Amino acid sequence: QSGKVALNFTPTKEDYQKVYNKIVEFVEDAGDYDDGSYGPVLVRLAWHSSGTYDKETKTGGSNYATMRFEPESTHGANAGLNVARDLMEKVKQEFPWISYGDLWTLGGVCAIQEMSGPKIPWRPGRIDGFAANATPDGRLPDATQGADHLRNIFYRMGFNDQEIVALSGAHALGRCHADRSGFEGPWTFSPTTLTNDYYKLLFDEKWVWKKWNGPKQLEDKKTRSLMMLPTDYVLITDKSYKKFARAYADNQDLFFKDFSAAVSRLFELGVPESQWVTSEPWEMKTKEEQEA
Ligand code: DDH
Repeated sequence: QSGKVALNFTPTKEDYQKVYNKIVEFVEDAGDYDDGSYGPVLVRLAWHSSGTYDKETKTGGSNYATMRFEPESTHGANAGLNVARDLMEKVKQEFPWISYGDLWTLGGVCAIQEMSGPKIPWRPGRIDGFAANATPDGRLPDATQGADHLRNIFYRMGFNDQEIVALSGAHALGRCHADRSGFEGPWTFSPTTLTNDYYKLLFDEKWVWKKWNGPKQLEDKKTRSLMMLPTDYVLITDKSYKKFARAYADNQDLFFKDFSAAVSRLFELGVPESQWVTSEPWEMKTKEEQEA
């Protein structure tokens, strides 16, 4: 009963839907936090827990949820993600049978879907690992760098140029925090709704270097309230990336389709095939669909 994990309990899709629904409650109950939603920081947690994958050594990825441990929890790239981990811990208290890797990636799926994004096919099967399973610092992208760095980082995970551009569209959501990354500000005017505005703004606004004491970032000349990281801006200066960025700026449905496929695969990185409880990933229902 209380606080104990029943070992003979095999959770069904409905049980995971209950976890999803609990995450929705916490995401929405954000008060004055940022733009009134924990959604974006949950997406970032799911991504950073998955994006450490290296296809050559088959290390890293979402399987073991090693960001629970030091030193990975204190890696510079993960600054501020304690907010998301603490929130997910509250969900874990109510559903102790779920693994952290499944919980964190389901949190990302839930946040994207509830912020008007596409369905992200997802399945459970990740297991809790140990600090020894953690990967060294430096596997996540460095925002101050350029097109080659992005390729090195994302090719290592097994993604191509099109997928790099599609995944980067997540920056339609959330914002940078000076006390976390050093950068400051949101990418779009609607940081809690997933749209293709990130690509549209990249093309439509004039981007100039921000004059400040912080790290090099761009701001839109017109309102000076939006930002782009150097790594965001290369999506329209690199010829190969630009082609895909243009296509996503022109067609939100295409962006949603490619984003869904790439994120679904991102969240599965590092999980051995034998661990999945189902061969076909599931589509979890949104809150709205369940109320209909
Ligand atoms: Fe990101 N990201 N990201 N990002 N990211 C930041 C915030 C958010 C880079 C750097 C930063 C992806 C790719 C890249 C989200 C999702 C995704 C911040 C600011 C930096 C810096 C952190 C802070 O100060 O709070 C770089 C560099 C890359 C890259 O080179 C491609 C991807 C692939 C995703 C994804 O989800 C698929 C989200 C969401 C946020 C907003 C978090 C928040 O709290 O708000």
